[in-house]
Amino acid sequence: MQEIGGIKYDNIRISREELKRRSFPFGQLPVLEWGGVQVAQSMAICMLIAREVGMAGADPVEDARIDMVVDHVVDHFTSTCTIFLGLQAIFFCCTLQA
Ligand SMILES: N[C@@H](CCC(=O)N[C@@H](CS)C(=O)NCC(=O)O)C(=O)O
Repeated sequence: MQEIGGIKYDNIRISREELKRRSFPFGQLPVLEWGGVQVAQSMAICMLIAREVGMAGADPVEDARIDMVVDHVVDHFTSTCTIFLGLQAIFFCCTLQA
């Protein structure tokens, strides 16, 4: 979204060990540092940037319709990950038994 909005940014990647050492909201990534404030949760980050670059809704109803689609996509992504991880676990168990 920063690319689309023409916002300059640094994409800083850290190790799992560094994640544990440092202090982030909810102890998770991604985190956007914006004006000295840490913002976590990817969809909250997207909505902040969308507002900053003029891609958010024109009014609260349009915002809600955007959130509606975003939440729907997140639901599908979450269930796909669950199925994929479940299949991996079944494969792992079958491999162990073979
Ligand atoms: N709901 C959060 C999920 C964030 C999340 O699951 N982050 C993972 C990396 S993709 C993480 O930081 N895991 C490390 C941990 O939980 O210890 C979001 O959308 O940003």
